[in-house]
Amino acid sequence: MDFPSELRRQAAVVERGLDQYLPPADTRPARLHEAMRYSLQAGGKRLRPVLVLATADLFAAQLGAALPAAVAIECLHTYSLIHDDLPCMDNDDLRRGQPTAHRQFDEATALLAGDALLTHAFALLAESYAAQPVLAHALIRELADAAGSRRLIGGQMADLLAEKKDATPAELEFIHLNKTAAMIEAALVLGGLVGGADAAAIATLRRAGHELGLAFQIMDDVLDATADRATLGKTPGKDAKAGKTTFVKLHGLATSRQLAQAHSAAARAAFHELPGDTAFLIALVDSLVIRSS
Ligand code: GRG
Repeated sequence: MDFPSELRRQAAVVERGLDQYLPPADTRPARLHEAMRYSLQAGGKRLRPVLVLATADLFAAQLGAALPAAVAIECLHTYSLIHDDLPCMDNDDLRRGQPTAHRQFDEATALLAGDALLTHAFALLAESYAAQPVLAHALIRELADAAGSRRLIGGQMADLLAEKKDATPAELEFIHLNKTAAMIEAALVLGGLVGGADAAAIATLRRAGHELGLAFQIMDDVLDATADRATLGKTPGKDAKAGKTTFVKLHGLATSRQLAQAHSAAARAAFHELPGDTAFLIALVDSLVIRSS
């Protein structure tokens, strides 16, 4: 398998899906729909939707069946980035190498574009899987749990609260498991659900997502401390400047890299337990570790 070209192929499928499943930019009110498309189509690695597609492939899902779920999770992820960048949160000017939504438009438009992307994610799942109500219910439940107050939003809240004090390793793990790993876990589970994975395989996908999520976040902290603005497409070193606790602050660069390796090895081991050809998913895990070394 040629990993870079397979990744490009899957990402291109996602780009077409985003265009296909989002309301056209001239939908009234055009400013809102332009802002939704602006943030969504600004780039991004498309990690979560590619994980949905690749996981569904493992279980031989019907061609195209996983695309609405892949688009839904990217809409949800993009909403979280737009809101995270707002002045009341991280107050950032740059995202995905472009001005953030509130800089390009204005704060109220950015807030509403985020709200609309969040809502659209669930509308898309409800509509696209309406002919399979049990599947539609499972997908909506999964994404709602991952994005809700106990996980993504809870992780973000804990992150904001931790700005005012030094987080303990346990608090940092709570933040990262929920702010980062929840959506990566959900991506794998959505793919498994579309592919008809059984309960044991779904549990394995959750474990893989947990490990991959932690590995991904540790590498994000390493990159934040070591990479430049052009490479990151966002402002580097912000967490350290804000006095936030990061893996790098708690453990140093070398140990953080080792921790990332250990979690990615655990993710790889979980993928090995799954049926089908897991070579692409395993290469994806490896590529995420390499991006920080
Ligand atoms: C506002 C509810 C709410 C949540 C915000 C996404 C998020 C939570 C905060 C952004 C800051 C951050 C470091 C989050 C951890 C997850 C993460 C590394 C997000 C960035 O994901 P990438 O690197 O981004 O996959 P692209 O742009 O490639 O999609």
